Amino acid sequence: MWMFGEQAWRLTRGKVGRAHSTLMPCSPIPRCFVSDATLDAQDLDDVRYPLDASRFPEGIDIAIPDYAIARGKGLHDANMGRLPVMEVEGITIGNTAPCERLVAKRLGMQGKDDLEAALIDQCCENIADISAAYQKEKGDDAGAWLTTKMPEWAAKLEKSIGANSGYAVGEATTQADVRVYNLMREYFDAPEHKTAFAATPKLLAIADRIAAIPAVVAYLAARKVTAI
Ligand SMILES: N[C@@H](CCC(=O)N[C@@H](CS)C(=O)NCC(=O)O)C(=O)O
Repeated sequence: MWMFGEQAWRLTRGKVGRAHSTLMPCSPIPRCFVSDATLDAQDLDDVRYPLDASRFPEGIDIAIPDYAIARGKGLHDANMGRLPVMEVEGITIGNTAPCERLVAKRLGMQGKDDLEAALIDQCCENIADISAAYQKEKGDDAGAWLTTKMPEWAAKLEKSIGANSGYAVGEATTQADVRVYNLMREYFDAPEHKTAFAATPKLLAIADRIAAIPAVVAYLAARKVTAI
């Protein structure tokens, strides 16, 4: 399993290196990405840089000094000096999406063929666009955006998965289902956010199913504390 940042991934085989992230969640970033296998942390080196949010006004290097040191050593070059990066079999991969895709592929969570893989990508990109719209448009009143705009996005997202039900794509759990879960239960995680998805039963069912996977429950119970 690799964990990096907010993510937990169960690999079917192989030892992997380490993942460097921070206690600060990236956006958008799945906080939980697991198969329904038993969690096993032996292949994981989950590196998180301690963060002092109160020192952000002094700059990121002051708020997260270990990140500044690692970046100075070139550890974050693959993500253009940013977080997160993931080392796999001696190769460093930067940027969240390709890391997710690689792990999903190795876990068999990228669909049964290239068409399903494209639909999974479609769902993930649609969700990324929703999170980006939220960050761009919310201004000082996130609550208003969630009440007015989020239900519209949720309805469109539900429509985008077409006739599928139970799974966002195909007939098995994929990266897309985890992304749906993440959007609804981790990204928008306050109780009042639930109303934004009140009229999207298919999305709700997907999120509920992922949340009930024993490995997800175990991971969330043991997850490292997030600073902000
Ligand atoms: N699309 C990139 C975004 C990377 C990014 O902006 N990371 C932020 C944290 S979420 C970061 O490293 N900020 C600190 C910096 O740029 O020095 C990804 O998903 O990896």
